[in-house]
Amino acid sequence: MSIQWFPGHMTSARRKAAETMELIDVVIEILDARLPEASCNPIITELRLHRQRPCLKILNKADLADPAVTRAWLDFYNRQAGVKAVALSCKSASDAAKIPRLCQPLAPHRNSTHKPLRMMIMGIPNAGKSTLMNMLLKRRVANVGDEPAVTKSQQCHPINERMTLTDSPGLMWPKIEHPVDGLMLAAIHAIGRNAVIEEDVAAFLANTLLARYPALLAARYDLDVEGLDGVGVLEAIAKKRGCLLKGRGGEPDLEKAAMVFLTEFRSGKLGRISLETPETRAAMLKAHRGGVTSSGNQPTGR
Ligand SMILES: Nc1nc2c(ncn2[C@@H]2O[C@H](COP(=O)(O)OP(=O)(O)O)[C@@H](O)[C@H]2O)c(=O)[nH]1
Ligand SMILES: [Mg+2]
Repeated sequence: MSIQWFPGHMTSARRKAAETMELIDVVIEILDARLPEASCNPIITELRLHRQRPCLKILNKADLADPAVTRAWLDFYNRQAGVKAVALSCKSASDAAKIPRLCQPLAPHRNSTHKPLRMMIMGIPNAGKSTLMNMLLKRRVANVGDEPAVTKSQQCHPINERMTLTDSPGLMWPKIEHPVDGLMLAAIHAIGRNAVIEEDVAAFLANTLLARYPALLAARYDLDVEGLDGVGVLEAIAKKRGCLLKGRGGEPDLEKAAMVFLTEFRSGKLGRISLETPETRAAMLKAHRGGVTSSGNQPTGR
């Protein structure tokens, strides 16, 4: 079953973002560096292209992503018209401080007290919007949370007399076209908990890591990954961590193991991992276009 998550408040958030788009000069779009394209909301792209607004794409949480893959993504985005891309960690004050300087050249005519540079932060839930907002304003204006959809309203704040910053709530889109995108988004916790089955997400993540980062998986859980599949990895984690179902003769508690695994991945305990690369993305899209999905097989995205 594919994952979909577009709670009611996001319909009004989309409408409000469309209105605000008219009144700003540059979109600061926060992506997750571990899955930049899967975390790139097509609604945000549509809204900004409709108003022809340039975009600073921030590959945030770069501290958690595979640096070589992040470099490939920066090349990918920096070739796009009207786009500047940068990889950083919004949790770092010095990284966040670079952002206004990177936005300015995207709208050079907006650089005075009469015509301040008006920026809007956009992105999917849990991408780091509030963290960045607080860093740039050097005070706590937005609640930071590791649960998606903490920010619900939209506010404009002056940074200095030549720049303003507007926050916006996390926005998803009504239909996630590729099932693998839904799984990747759930893996990084961009999707509300009630819309996902954690065990499926964890098995997907384990399969991805078996294919791309088997050594990190083996090292973290002291596993021999040879011959294991995703569910096999969860069973092994359950045994190693003592996640066993009570009164069932020591059967592994896969749900509990899934939570352990997802939590450790999300906090970077397994190491620096990227879930997609420009190549895996292109291959996934090609397979999708070639009708692999219509024959019943899901693209693996790897
Ligand atoms: N490792 C890491 N965590 C981050 C970074 N930026 C934000 N976070 C964490 O991601 C979670 C979501 O951040 P938040 O700013 O509330 O996201 P929002 O939903 O987009 O407003 C919080 O736990 C933050 O501490 C980053 O650059 N690196
Ligand atoms: Mg927020």
